[in-house]
Amino acid sequence: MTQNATPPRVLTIAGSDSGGGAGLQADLRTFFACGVHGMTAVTAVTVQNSLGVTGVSVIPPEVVAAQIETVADDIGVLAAKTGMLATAEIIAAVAKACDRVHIGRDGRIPFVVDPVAASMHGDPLLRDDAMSALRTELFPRATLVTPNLDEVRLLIGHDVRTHADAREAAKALHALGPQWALVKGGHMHDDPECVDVLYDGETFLELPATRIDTIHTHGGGDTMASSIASALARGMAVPDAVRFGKWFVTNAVKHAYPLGSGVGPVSAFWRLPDDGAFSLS
Ligand code: PXL
Repeated sequence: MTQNATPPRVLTIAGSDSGGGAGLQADLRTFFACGVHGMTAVTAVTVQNSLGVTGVSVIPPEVVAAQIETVADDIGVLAAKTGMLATAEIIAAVAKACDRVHIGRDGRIPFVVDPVAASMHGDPLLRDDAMSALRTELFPRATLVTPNLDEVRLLIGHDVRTHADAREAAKALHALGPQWALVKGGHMHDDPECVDVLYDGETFLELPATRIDTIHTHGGGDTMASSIASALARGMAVPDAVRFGKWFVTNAVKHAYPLGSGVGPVSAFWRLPDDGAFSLS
């Protein structure tokens, strides 16, 4: 009997995007392109296309927790990440479930917390009262937090305009308890280098990448956090995993494609051969 090796297994705790651009759909594509087995704890179903979100149906917190526990108990989780968490009740259930299955800094399974608050169209993906739950319940459990500049403002009130501001913000985020804080510079539109700042309480690492001129960046944050989680599941240290994630998402933005009449997604397809996919040999 053929017996293949089991690949590293990564869990995303995230919402569904019916348009397939962002959310758990982007996470699963990224996991596939990174050669890891992806698993999902679905938190919410969004009704969405390239023009925006027109509805959200939230999954009961105990169902979110049960998805986390059931895959961890049987399949095993080598790294986990969060995306859209929707409500404070879901965040509390995720924190408890992660503790039970040893996901998070004390349990030692790497845990990337991407504090998703809104879609790029500005549609809310997290209730207003849930931001403080994210700060107090998930940040102290995180191996790494990955806010963009809008999320930094919502989390700690810092208005980041310069690289020095980004370093200050990384310090303030790190003080909330994660092992590492990554302030993503993609939204600093006058910075041609999109510098991300990584901080572990001692050392700053600045990661530049040439800005790509496109409006199609839907799912970019999800793709970055998922590629980082994949690298962590493969045993990389956090700075190398973040370098990998930056490289992965930069290529995904380069290959972003138009979809519908609004904003298109970044593309994990850049890692696949683009010819011969349908040949039988
Ligand atoms: O890209 C952030 C994000 C995460 N999760 C879901 C989303 C979006 C953005 O639209 O829809 C479900």
